[in-house]
Amino acid sequence: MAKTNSSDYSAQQIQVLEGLEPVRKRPGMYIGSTDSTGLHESLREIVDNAVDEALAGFAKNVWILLNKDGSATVVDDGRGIPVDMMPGYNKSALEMVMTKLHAGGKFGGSAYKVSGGLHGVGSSVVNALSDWLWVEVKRDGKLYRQEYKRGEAQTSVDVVKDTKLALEVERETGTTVTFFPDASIFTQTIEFDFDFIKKVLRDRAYLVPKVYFHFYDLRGEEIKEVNYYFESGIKALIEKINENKNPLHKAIYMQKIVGDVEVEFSLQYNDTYTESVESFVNVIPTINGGTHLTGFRMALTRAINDYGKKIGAFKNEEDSVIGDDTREGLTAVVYLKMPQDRIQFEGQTKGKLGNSEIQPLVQQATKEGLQMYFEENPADAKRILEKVYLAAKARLAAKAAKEAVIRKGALEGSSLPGKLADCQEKDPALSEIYLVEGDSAGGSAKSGRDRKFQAILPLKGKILNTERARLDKMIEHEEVKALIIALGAGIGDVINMDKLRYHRIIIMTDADVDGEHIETLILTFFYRHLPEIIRRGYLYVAMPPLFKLQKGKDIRYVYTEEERDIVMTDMKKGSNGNISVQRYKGLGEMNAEQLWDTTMNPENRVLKHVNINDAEEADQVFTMLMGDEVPPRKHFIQSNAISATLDI
Ligand code: 2B7
Repeated sequence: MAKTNSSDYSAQQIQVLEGLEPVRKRPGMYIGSTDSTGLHESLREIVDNAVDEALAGFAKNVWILLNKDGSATVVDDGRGIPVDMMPGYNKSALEMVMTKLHAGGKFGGSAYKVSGGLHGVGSSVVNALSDWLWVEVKRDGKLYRQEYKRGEAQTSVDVVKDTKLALEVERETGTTVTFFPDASIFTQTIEFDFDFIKKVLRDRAYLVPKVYFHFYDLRGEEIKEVNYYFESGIKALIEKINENKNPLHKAIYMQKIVGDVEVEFSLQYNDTYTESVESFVNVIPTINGGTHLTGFRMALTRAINDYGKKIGAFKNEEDSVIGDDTREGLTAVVYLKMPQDRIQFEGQTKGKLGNSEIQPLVQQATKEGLQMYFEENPADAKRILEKVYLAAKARLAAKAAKEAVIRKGALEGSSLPGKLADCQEKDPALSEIYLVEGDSAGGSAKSGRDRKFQAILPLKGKILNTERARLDKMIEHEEVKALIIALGAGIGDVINMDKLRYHRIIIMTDADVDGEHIETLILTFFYRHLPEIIRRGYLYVAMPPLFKLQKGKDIRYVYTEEERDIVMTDMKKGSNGNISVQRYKGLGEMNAEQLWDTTMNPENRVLKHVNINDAEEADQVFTMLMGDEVPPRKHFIQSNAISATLDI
């Protein structure tokens, strides 16, 4: 039998050879799950095979079709899976690929999910889990087709005249796979989700530049079509992430090949203080980083320090920056490509690269790349240096301020801030503290509270609000010092949660733009300086009502405009009479009794529990609010104010 050059991978590389029964018996082991995620994983698997053919340099296009009958099609314009006979097996390479499971534990079992694609062998898994599937191969000027049911061949590899493909695509060679998921396997759903797939394809397109992705949804009345193509891959991703920010320089992109490992990274600083760093190994996101990211970070710090010293900007030892300083405003992607079978993933969710040999490799590649970049682009390098140096100075200033606060706390011993109206209870688990915006609301809260277990600390919004200062500077404010001392747990490196005096910390601000702003500030403060309080679930936001509805003795408080309308209709149905509607513009408009009834009495009040994600979001909003660009800031405040009144 003729053996073409292009199929010389055959015998050694496909070390087959097991039937597909185990896949149907324990689908979850091979595809991760049999819910909607697993369903989409099977499509991703086929797409990744086409992507592999593109990465190998042969395919330029990948088409993905969601067909009217519920099946999905993937097409590539690569070489086409070889159809010649495999010596010793009496089967074509195509049939082997589609009906045999790659043996050897590496690809089977739970390792599968994290290996991110079976590297070609996933096709047979998808075949096994499909009610039906057909493959067409265009090769040597011929069109070949084979059909399967639940993984078993129903036809031989036939030369056919016409394609079954619903949409003609232009190409001389390539592979087409169409499959209909088996509903007895994917019991939750066999319906493909356009938006989800769109996102998956977008991410793939960023990581696999110069490949055209064409995605069609043929199921509805109107055909939906999305196309993705990125010339510069992860550099485009960086530019996308920084789209609405102020970058300090053009995005840096580097690629290095060391042996059989390829490192790519792209980075760009913007003028914010938040960090956005993503890392990938062979298109798999490593959400917990790993050795590639560690190598990158170390190299970044070193390259900046070296360059700073070299140009004489960092004169003495104290001038050098540490890793944390390089993070503020950093947007970066680290993308490692290495042989699939050497990858070691670690950690609970397998989101971390463990290969120790990778760290020095990435570190050196990054360091060399950055050094070269800094030499060639001194203006950009200077801007980066300034940004990082500022962060270092702020770190030192914050440390000094923290120490001052700690000293002050220690000096005053047990003396609590004068503005604090403390509670009688001494057990933190039973004690609450309300952080109240403004002195007048603070006054009402003080007289309305249950002093047995509720403490009140009024905070002047303005002080926090007016200064467009770095958060580190907040610590120097009397208000914030008072807060830290009232809480009792300290700040910075010396936090002692055993000393925390309240296990319920409740932020109470007006339901208007200013209130929202102050809430954001306080949340951000906790997020950056006392995150443990959030992690332990001690932080809350009080939800004062927006309206008071009254008809005679019937008084009700509602929290949104919708609720107002519903409750009013309800009240009308009762007896006749006028309903008075009072809108609370601020906490100050409520008297002590009303404040207790609506917002402080544990029996009636509505508290929003703050989790770390809320706080992180607040941190991002804060960054935006403090940013220099006025228009987006204004827009954000307005749009957020709307959602604030609706959000309970
Ligand atoms: C590792 C194995 C199983 N394969 C090939 C060649 C090309 C090729 C494929 C593919 C998904 C949907 C359209 C190699 C890879 C099998 O061996 S799989 N293209 N595309 C694909 O699955 N797309 C190949 C060497 C020479 N000629 C062709």
